[in-house]
Amino acid sequence: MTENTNARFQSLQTRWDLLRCMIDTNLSQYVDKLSSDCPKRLKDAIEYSLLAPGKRLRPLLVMLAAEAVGGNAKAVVPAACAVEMIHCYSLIHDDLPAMDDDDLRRGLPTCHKKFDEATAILAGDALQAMAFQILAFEVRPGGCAALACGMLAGAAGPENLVGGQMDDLLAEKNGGGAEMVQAIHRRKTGAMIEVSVHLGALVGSGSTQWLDSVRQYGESIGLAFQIVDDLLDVESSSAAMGKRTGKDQGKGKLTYPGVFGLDASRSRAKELIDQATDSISKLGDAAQPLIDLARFVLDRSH
Ligand code: GRG
Repeated sequence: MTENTNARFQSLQTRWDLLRCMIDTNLSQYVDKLSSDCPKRLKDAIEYSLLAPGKRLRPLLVMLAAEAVGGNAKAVVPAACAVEMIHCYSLIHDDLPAMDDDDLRRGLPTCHKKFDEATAILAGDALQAMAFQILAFEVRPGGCAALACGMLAGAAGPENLVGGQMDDLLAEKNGGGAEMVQAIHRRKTGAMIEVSVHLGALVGSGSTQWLDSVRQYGESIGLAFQIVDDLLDVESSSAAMGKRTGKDQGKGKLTYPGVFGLDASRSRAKELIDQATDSISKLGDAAQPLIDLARFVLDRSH
């Protein structure tokens, strides 16, 4: 790593820490604001999972994309929180015994282990509704809010996150090849990453001028993120990842390294990160943090 790249990584890390604090404060306020009609046990479960120490990658993408198109990161905090809520719901449900049956998430017992299955299902359901309520009430103008709700629903819905998860579970039994693994990764993981930058650019600028470049960036890093996740499952430890590793092969999961091998997977991830950088470079200096973040996606260790 050159001195220059090192300095840029440091500066991204500092910015990330700052924005993560802002996001966590806001997430916490959304939970605090729930009235006494929300049962305490449900509120506790929502708070437990939502404020657990995740990377907040998707909210960061929303905020950096807003800045890349000349907008203000603070103005998109509600949209960034909405995306994190959907992500968090998907993790809670993914960890349930009926799905991946995991005990550890973000270094802590999973929601259903800490509370119980019914509470975990309801906490996920609640987070999903809260996300759309925030977008509908806090994004302005109203037309932009409607578009944002539609975009997030599309990414979280049956053709993306939920559909990708369904095929991921089916592939454990039925197997699949190159086309299927890419289709699963694009929908299960990529769509939420893509919509994060897409929402940041839309809500941050109120215009559609840069949407396509930003969307292409999101699409490329979204697939790269999941390929690296597959590689980390093979190569990293539970302690570093804060979740169980080495589980994909045992469960018969359809993974990128499983289909293409480790070396080809690493090369493909690098190629996608280069593509992401190309898509966003035309936005100039304001897009540098997104370029640095793309490198982080490739080099991350957790
Ligand atoms: C249950 C509808 C539904 C979908 C579940 C999110 C998901 C789909 C499955 C999670 C399992 C998994 C390993 C997904 C691949 C990559 C991924 C989304 C990892 C978790 O995201 P990070 O690393 O997590 O950003 P943190 O905890 O840092 O937010």
